[in-house]
Amino acid sequence: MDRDHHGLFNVLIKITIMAILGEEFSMRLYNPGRIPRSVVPENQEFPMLALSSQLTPESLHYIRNHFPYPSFSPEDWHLDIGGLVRNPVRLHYDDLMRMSMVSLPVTMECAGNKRAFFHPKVRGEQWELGAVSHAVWTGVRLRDILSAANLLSDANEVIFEGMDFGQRTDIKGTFHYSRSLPLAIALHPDTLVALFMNGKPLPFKHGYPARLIVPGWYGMASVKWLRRVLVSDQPFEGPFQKLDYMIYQMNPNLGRRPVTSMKVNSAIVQPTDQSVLKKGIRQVFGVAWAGEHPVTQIHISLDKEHTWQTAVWLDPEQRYSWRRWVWQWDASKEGTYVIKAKAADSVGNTQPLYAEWNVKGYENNSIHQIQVYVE
Ligand SMILES: Nc1nc2c(c(=O)[nH]1)N[C@H]1C(S)=C(S)[C@@H](COP(=O)(O)O)O[C@H]1N2
Ligand SMILES: [Mo]
Repeated sequence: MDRDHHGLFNVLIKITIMAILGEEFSMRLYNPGRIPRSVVPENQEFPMLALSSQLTPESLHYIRNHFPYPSFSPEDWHLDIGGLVRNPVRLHYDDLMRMSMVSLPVTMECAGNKRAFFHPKVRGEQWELGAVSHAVWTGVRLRDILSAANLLSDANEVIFEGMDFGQRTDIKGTFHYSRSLPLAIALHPDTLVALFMNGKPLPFKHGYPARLIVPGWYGMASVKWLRRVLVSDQPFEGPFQKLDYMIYQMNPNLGRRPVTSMKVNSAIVQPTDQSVLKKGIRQVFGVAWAGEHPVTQIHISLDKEHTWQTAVWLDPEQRYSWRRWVWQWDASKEGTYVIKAKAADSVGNTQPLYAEWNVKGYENNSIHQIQVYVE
């Protein structure tokens, strides 16, 4: 699309969204805030109902923490790269700022998003629809930092340590929030040490001075408040690697697997569940996203998945980016309707009617459904 068309397209999108959301949702009159799930550590959802722009404003991006915020003096901060490297490196903020940077729009989703919708209920933060948001992250490619440190040939995992720490309920000890990545993901050109969010220095709550961004992976991989990078030849055994972010079946003999890339998923934003609508042409509005592949299809069913209608995208196809969609519904007959939305990515992964239940309640990408009444 050329520039002019793009501008026109944006205006059309704006008009469509304003029409869908109604005047009370225009930013002038509606002043949304995050939805709190816990205070210490702070956990808050993006208010999905306030979705208007594709980009999530910093003030609404979901927040997920395992521990109280770390305290440190930013002037003393530095990032150490050690372990199986020929040349251990210490980088100060200014060193990172001088390196070449890239910007990537990334939809980040917590692995526990939609946990509240599992049956039977699962312990943990009761995230509904909003532990997912979309921001532009700018930073240094992790592989540039690793190549400056010169990896030894037996390197096969990279461990990232955050500055926040605390205790757990299941095992004794004090732990930092630490996670590892397989070497191939660490060296992927899209894996960033981010210094900026939506064009401004990282907000403290999102990991200032520097955080990892692993596009396409659930949020647990994107370690905030980075202070150490350790290259290793051993599988990392930290509790946020080996105990959490594992899919455990009800039957422990069935084994376990780690949580990695995001599954294709979607949400119906408007109308909301149990709405009463007036007969006529109605807009169903929502958003869909995926992990390592772009989300390419969004379908709506009103008849228990017998037939599917295609919704219209409001945002272009782009890897790592969620896309708003709208479906025009001729709601001319009174009645009770169940509306379901199902997305698919470019390689044909799609959403199940019921995602696989698991002990820790991760990866719930069940088809989202709402019930509405037309009168
Ligand atoms: N240091 C640190 N990094 C962390 C976490 C944390 O608790 N501590 N939580 C992780 C999880 S589970 C998610 S979903 C994302 C959330 O990032 P956000 O708070 O910027 O939205 O951060 C990840 N990085
Ligand atoms: Mo998360």
